[in-house]
Amino acid sequence: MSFIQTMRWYGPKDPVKLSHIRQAGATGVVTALHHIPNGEPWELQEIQKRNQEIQAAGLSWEVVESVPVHEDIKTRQGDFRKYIQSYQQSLRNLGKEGIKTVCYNFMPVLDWTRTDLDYGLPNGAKALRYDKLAMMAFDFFILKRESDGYPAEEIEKAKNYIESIDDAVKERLVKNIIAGLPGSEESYTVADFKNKLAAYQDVDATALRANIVEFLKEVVPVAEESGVNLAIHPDDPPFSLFGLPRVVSTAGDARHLFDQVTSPANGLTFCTGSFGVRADNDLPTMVKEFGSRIHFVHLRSTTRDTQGNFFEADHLAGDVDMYEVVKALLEEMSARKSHGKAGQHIPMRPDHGHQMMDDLEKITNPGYSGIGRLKGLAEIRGLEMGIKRALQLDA
Ligand code: DNO
Repeated sequence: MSFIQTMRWYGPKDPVKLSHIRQAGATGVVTALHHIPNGEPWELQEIQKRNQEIQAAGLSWEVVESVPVHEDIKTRQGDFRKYIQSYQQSLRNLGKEGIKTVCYNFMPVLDWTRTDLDYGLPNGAKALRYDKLAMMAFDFFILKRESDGYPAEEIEKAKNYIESIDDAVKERLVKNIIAGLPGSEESYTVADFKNKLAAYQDVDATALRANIVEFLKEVVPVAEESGVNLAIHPDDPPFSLFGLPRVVSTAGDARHLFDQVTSPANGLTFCTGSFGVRADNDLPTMVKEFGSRIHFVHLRSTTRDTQGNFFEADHLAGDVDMYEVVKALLEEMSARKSHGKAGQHIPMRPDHGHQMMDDLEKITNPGYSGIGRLKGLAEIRGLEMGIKRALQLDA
């Protein structure tokens, strides 16, 4: 296989065990030291302990997802210098332990965001969904933000929506949006969330872009020295939420980061589920453009509608042309091989999965139940083998 097949594991408390991941056919694990508070350095001993646990299960720790970037770094306020030093220290320690790929994101305040974690599919499985109207209703009527320019007729629709749901549904909506989906590392109440938004009053997209470039200039040289590749995760969803800037949403955004900091250690997590929400992101072309900068891959698809909503589709269905994406990635790996370059096997994980079968009765991490991801991995593995054989790709 050309990809290094991995699955995400949330650590010892994850109901999906390392043994399950191994049975699913993955050889690698993507994980993080979730117990270390955001902003503190990851000590070598802690990294080693976790690595040993993974190795004892017959797996290898391929990628860290994520070493979180503290909010102060994103806004360049408060203690940001201290947090950058911690970040550098974590990268050095990961490098010492031979963990070479670090995924992170630069989304202000909120990491990945959905409104509905139990969207019923016609076949009885459940998917994650983003509903624009529900977001707007939360923003305007629960958060009561001094909102920017929602059209009056949309506010009217959002009002009808909020009046149509009972308190329990409202509470769930709030929780889904701001209480932190797995891996987010941050969780807010409505009041906290408002305060966090206020920190961005003077940080618009231009400022955030400058801050990320500064951050990269500070951490990429350390990553390089430590033998680590950084792989930024795109914004999910790839557009502004609550007036917050998001600057890793398009091909142009990624290009800017790579132009500003040219080291190959400044790379990308190519997440088809995030970039794929925008019809103007041409994914196979992006793979070709960013080729050698792609250090990690998340494969997943979404189905969008004309209203700005989307749900998470089957891995091989939806709006993402998975055949063309996987083909482009295999061609990239094959080119690396023929040029004797590093990274001939890119770690890939099936991103998210539907909650299905027995998992419907279990408490699972939204998007990260075992069976749906097993299905995604199996489908992608089959697609990969078919493409390789048919095109006789030496990868
Ligand atoms: C969601 C994940 C994201 C991702 C971070 C990377 O399922 O893809 O939470 O881990 O954005 O830092």
